[in-house]
Amino acid sequence: MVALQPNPVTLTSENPFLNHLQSFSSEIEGVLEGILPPSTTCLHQAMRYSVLGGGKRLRSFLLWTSAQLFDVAPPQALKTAAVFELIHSYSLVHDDLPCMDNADFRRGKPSCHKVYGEATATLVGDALIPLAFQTLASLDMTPEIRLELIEGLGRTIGSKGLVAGQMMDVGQEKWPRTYEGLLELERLKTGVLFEFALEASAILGHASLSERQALKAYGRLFGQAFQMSDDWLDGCGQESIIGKPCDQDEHKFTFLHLLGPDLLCEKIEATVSEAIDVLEPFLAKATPLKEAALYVLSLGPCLRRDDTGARNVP
Ligand code: GRG
Repeated sequence: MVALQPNPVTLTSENPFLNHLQSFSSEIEGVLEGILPPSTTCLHQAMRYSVLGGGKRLRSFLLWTSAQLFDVAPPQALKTAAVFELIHSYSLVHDDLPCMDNADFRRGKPSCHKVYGEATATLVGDALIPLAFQTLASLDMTPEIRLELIEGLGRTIGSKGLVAGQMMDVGQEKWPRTYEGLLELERLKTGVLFEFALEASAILGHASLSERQALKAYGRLFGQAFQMSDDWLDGCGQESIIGKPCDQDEHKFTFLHLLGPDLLCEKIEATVSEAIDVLEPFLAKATPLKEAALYVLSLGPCLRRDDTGARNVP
């Protein structure tokens, strides 16, 4: 296990991860601009509203960064990365609907249905999914690779993946209110998309089976730590810092409710540490991915430690 710093992991604008993420964001924005249809109809306008100009772009960044381990041709890696933003945006638009999580704001602006209405927001999601598959089908890669990506994405976001997680989350499917039950819900709702983003880079790059397994494990662990951190921020973060209202999950069964802030911090640290460990076979080439995992630690002030190494939980 890597030794985590006893002092705060500070990610300032000097930190390479944030710089890399920022320059990647403008690049992927340009690719998404080109993939999305121009705003000639109300539907297309709403699609562009939901996908462009916001979001951290983490899933696409991780794909892009891991594709560099295998020297994947940049245009193909970027196009595939954009697919994950289309799917992620669809899931957010649908999740915000009144029949789901009923959220009025997303990425610092009114959610899609607040601007365009529920019917259009539903159809925005419906239209983003086929656009994602169409984009994969149009990659300049072999038919085998395109088929593997298309099949994998279908599996990832379907009734045994993302949608299954959402069914559990909205209370339409029974699940045990235990740590393991919650891990499974979050794996489906958040982890599988991160996991397949990393696997997609391995598919594009003709990676060996062991490299592919390592990247999948990293994606799953990254997603888990990210979700746990999101739970922590919802209950213990500050609205002015995280840019969205807190306590939205107050009535939900979350990692924070189950473990409490201190134990949850330990779990996040251990998960990030494990994610970094699985990248060892890639040696120094995996440094950007390791920095991305450490970024999750910087999200919550719960993870700051004082000089004695004690965690500084407010
Ligand atoms: C509608 C099938 C369906 C699934 C929805 C993504 C999702 C499943 C729900 C969103 C609600 C939520 C809080 C999920 C936890 C994962 C998470 C923190 C998502 C937000 O991801 P970010 O922070 O978003 O990467 P940005 O805006 O930065 O792209």
